[in-house]
Amino acid sequence: MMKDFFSKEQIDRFYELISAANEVVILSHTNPDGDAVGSVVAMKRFLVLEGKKPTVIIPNRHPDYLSFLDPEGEIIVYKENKKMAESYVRSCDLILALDFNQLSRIDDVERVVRKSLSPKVLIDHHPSPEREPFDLVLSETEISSNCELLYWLFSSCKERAIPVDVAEPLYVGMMTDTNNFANSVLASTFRMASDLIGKGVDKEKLQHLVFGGFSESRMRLMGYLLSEKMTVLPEMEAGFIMLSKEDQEKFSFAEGDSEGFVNIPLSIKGINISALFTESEGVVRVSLRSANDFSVNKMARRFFNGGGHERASGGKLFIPFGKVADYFVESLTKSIEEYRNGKN
Ligand SMILES: [Mn+2]
Repeated sequence: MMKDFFSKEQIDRFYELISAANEVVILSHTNPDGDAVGSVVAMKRFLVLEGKKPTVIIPNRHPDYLSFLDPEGEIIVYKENKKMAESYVRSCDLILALDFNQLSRIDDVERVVRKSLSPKVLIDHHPSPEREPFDLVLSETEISSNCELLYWLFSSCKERAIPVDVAEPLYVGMMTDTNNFANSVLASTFRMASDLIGKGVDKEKLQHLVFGGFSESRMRLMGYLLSEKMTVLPEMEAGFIMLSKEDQEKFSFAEGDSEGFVNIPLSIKGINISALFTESEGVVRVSLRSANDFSVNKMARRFFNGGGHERASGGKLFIPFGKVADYFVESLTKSIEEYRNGKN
């Protein structure tokens, strides 16, 4: 059964742009997660079947547990290969931007993309997408993941069957963005999962590759943080974790190791808001989660220079790491007050 996320005109326009193109650059966001990598890999394999020459570019490297989605190592990491990435963006005749809503989410790649005169398409599920740089925007926020969006887009064309090597990365993106069917799962998501398994996706294999692919040091870091660096504020129904530079070094932290940490306080009885603060180069990275209708999107916009979804948001702070905990409690107090007054 088809799900009508887009109009026929939008879908026709997408296929028109694809048909007219040959060399296609596919982009996703900085610190790419399972949905980002799943999206770009699925799109790349789909375009190869369409007879196109696609190239995937991501701003920085994806976490190691997602490497199985790119077994030949064909993804170009901008940070590691700037010249090559830039020349692909300059010479391509179509740019597809997947799983992010603002060009600023691709860091320095933004500059070359803005200069390109080629048509640009945005396919995304985050609120308030930037529309101006794009010729076509396929945006739907009431959906589990960008991979689910791609699934319904690819399925909208009956002549194009989705083979298992496209189905697998789509399943991975949906599985990771929903935290294994825990968040943002709609009826359409189960339909997608059912269809994909019907196409031959081995869900146990993928589950083990994604959730069983962590390093020993990541597991030990998680244990340490939960025991020593997690604060629980029962009266505010909140919990937060502080990940300092020092602890990152102690546990040989690699990008992606903290994936999922922010959700852990929500497993505590009575906790509905959680945060993870990661000390980084000149900035503190902020992740926020909510398990009820308290909007962490509004909180991130107002206090943390960021935004995102109502129940999953992120941002940045430019204050000393030692002052973050107090700042969080203060801004949470204000946000809860507004929430109780019906403004959050
Ligand atoms: Mn996503």
